[in-house]
Amino acid sequence: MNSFDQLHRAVYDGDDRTVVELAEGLLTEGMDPVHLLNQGLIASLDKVGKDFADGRLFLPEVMLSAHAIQEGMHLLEPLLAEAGVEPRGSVVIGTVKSDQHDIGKNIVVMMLRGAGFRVKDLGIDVDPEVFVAEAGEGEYQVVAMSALLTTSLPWLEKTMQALERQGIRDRVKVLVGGAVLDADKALAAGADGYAPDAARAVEACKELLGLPTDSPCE
Ligand code: B12
Repeated sequence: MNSFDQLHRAVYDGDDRTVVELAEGLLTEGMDPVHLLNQGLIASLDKVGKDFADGRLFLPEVMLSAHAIQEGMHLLEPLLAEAGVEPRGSVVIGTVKSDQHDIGKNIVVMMLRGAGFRVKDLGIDVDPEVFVAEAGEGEYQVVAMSALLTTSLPWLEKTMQALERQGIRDRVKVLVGGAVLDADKALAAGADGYAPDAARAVEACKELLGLPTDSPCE
């Protein structure tokens, strides 16, 4: 078994200690943290997700895998954040109400911070009124929302309606993402932007704020 196979196995087993040990070892050997994040940690969820969908894994097991991944991500966080970067813009982000998935959202947060954005993370299951209060007071330029469940999609729209009601919608850009969305659904829900992954979330934020982008959005 190569190191990634071992890492994927440890995530599958929810063995957080081994995940951290293996990740530390790979970083010490000089592995690029972004490669470790994408091919090591995120890719390990492929089998977890498939077996969950097929009924071979159950919720408590998936929770252990998710916890193991997040432990690995803590190691990468300081490495992905470039020190001394001037803030490029400000983003308030959260997973919408009724939805507790945050692995993807946390990766977006890490990447945005690494790219020099000021980011306030509201966490999971965020009520529209909390988005409104933060966006109204915190002078954020982008309100970013994550949604992973079909049933949590309506909360995207409800949050945008709440921003509208408070007169905030016109002065912020709304960026959305999450496995249950695509560009069409995002635009239909009334968002200004969508990105399918964390790297493109950074590019989308820059684009929404009129900053130079590193690569065109696909
Ligand atoms: C891990 C997981 C869980 C964990 C979550 C732990 C955590 N802390 O996040 C737990 C066990 C808690 C869980 C619970 C449930 N889950 Co779940 N879960 C998953 C699983 C296996 C992986 C999700 C994940 O983290 N993917 C990895 C990350 C990196 O990908 P991502 O989230 O898509 O994020 C990337 C992009 O989407 C994007 N992105 C994400 N957010 C944002 C935000 C912005 C602004 C932008 C621009 C981009 C962006 O960038 C990210 C990084 O590249 C998926 C299956 C799958 N393969 O997706 C099911 C899945 C999402 N869950 C599912 C279900 C049904 C549930 C439950 C309802 C199960 C139940 N019966 O209770 C509950 C719901 C709980 C709740 N109220 O939220 C379904 C959803 C189906 C649907 N269409 O609605 C899925 C698809 C599984 C399935 N096939 O059935 N789950």
